[in-house]
Amino acid sequence: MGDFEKRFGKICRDGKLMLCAMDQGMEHGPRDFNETNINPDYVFEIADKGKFTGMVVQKGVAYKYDYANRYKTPLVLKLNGRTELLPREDVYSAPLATVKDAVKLGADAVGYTIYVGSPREAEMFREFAEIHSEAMEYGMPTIIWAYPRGKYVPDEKKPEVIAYAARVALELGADVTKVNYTGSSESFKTVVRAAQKTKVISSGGSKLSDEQFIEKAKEVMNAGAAGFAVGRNVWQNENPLKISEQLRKVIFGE
Ligand code: FBP
Repeated sequence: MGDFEKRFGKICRDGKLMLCAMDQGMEHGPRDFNETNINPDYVFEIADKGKFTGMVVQKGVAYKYDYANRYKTPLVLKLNGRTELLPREDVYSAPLATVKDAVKLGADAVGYTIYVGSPREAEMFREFAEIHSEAMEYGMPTIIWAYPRGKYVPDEKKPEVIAYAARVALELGADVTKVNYTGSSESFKTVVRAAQKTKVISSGGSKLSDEQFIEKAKEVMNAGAAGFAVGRNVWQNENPLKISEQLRKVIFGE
């Protein structure tokens, strides 16, 4: 068992991660949901049955749904957040929970968004640095959502800036970084290379056809990434368990 598995045993399998994300209620609002998937219990069932290695939610949802006592997929508690109602130029994700809260809620890892290049980057750096110190005390793994964004970032999809953000996640001490896909396996390799010992996982992004999503997953894994944190492409899918199984095959070769 490698170093990473020892620390990350609960939220990875064979060194890979397949996380289900449902923090979009905060980040995008209810526009992402329909009558069925607006209910967190619906998504939690998918994570359990779809054999995800972690379920990402905000503190309020973990608390109100008594998540850790009711579901088996390990909890990844998102510790900061923002709404899309505020201007993007000086984008900032506010701290909303602590590592201690995560421990109380039964989490096995914590997640933190940093908008690299935002005018408020320094605040997010400082806040994550505190989270990281607390996480080291508890032996809690950390995942940085590393998103280049804000008025100094003209193109947040540019592979070079995504690679820069992934490298920042290593410099800040994250065990895993979640980034947006760069659009090709070749360019995503540069992101994985920049992050070195920090494992890179890709976000799912907005809903694609099954074929397009699985193709994207293959490209991500071929670049040497460690998996995915996916939301909409799973729980907005008409057959979430089928797409989860297909994704599992790509990530774990199961
Ligand atoms: P998806 O797979 O649905 O894209 O979710 C991934 C995620 O990172 C969520 O955790 C988060 O809510 C959202 O994307 C942020 O998206 P945006 O790029 O619009 O800020």
